[in-house]
Amino acid sequence: DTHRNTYLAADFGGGSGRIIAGSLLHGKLELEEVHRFPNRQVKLGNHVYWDFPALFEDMKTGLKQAAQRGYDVKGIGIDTWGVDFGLIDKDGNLLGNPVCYRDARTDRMPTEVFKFLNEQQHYADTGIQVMAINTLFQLYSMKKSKDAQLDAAQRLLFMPDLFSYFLTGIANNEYCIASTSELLDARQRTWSLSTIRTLGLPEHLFGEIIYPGTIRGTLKEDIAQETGLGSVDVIAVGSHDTASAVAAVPATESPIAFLSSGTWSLLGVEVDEPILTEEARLAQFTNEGGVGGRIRFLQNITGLWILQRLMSEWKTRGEEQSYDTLIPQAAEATIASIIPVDDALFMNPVNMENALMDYCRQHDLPVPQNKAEMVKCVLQSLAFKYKQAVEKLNRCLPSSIRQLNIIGGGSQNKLLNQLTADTLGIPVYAGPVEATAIGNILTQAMAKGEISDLHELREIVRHSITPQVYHPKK
Ligand code: LFR
Repeated sequence: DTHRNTYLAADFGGGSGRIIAGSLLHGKLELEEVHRFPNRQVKLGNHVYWDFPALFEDMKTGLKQAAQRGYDVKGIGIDTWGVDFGLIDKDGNLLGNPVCYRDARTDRMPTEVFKFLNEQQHYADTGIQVMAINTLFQLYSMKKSKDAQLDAAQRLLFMPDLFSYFLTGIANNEYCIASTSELLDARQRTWSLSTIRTLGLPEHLFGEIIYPGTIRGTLKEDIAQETGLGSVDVIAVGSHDTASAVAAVPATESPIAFLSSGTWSLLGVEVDEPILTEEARLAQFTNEGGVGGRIRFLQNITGLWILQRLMSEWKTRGEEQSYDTLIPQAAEATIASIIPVDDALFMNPVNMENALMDYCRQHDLPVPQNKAEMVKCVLQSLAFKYKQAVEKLNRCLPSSIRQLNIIGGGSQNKLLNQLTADTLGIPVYAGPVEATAIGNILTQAMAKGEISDLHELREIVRHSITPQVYHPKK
């Protein structure tokens, strides 16, 4: 058996977490899912939280299983969804469970914050699309409500930083995830102290920024023993899931245009320097940090969330549907209605099906009569939103994008891929499904010198998977 370095990706999404093992063999990446576990939003009292202690335990279970399978583990990389964080006190303890970005505490916070910050100048500094979920607004809501945790906090750690901290004992902030906070200077790629000071946020919370491809720390003695992994490095990857996914786009065109499709749809291009123009701000585009010093110039769009919620409501009602039967039915269905997927109505309604029906009724749109029509309505509304986003994107670029690479779990949705190609009028390349894990693992291989740069990384992705092409039908 050839000796192979194995890297473990701990990938946390809104609905589930996974430990995936990956290794390179003759320039090809091989992946194995070691462990998968649910991630739940927990409503407790007045807030919605993530269950961090449970997630940490589940991660360790996966690490243990990887050790038991006998891999020669050379690194662990952690990626998660954006913007959320935990606060650490002077003794290194976690101050409360991280609050979920769908919590209502940030409602109206953008209005409050822009009493103190000039919106144009703020965009020119941070380059981030204003969304109430962003860390900046979460922190400001804590400040406004005189949250005791904020006073006691010594350090702010974004979710990947937090997992890494409890694995290694070392507290640092990875650049890509930190960029989702709306508190970084987009050009300098470090904290925007002027923003932090203007808002009166405690400066000591914001720590050393480290970049993908560097070592975060080494497993603590007790964790090394408990998992059986020994002293393994925890490696900084594009620790925002979207950053890892974009690193794994198997394309060569310039700029690379991507749609990272999952609970959210992140649509944009990869560029070398942030685009901080007034046009970009008004188009609601964001400049997030990428692997290899790149910038992800993208728009954050509500993605398959609406459909995921519908599916889970049907399951709860005992009317479980499988994507395999429902998507072909939806392909046959005709319904004219287009809903604004980004409307606050669909952010976290008590009941998604009612939210959808009510919206159609109240806006004199045909009301979907069955599940297939609901699904069709949601997917064509997404494709419509993508079209608007691409039009705005093209206006910010020297020339229009000519193809779109859809990556992530949502790239398995054949109907959405085809509707997207049809609506945009350009070819769509779908895959890899596992873009986030691939980007995570290959960035670790880069840190360990097995891969030289992002260019070679993408070459390996192209050797490892073949995207499916969808040509526009009309
Ligand atoms: C996708 C994602 C998006 C981010 C959203 C909320 O999983 O990371 O990029 O905007 O979750 O954090």
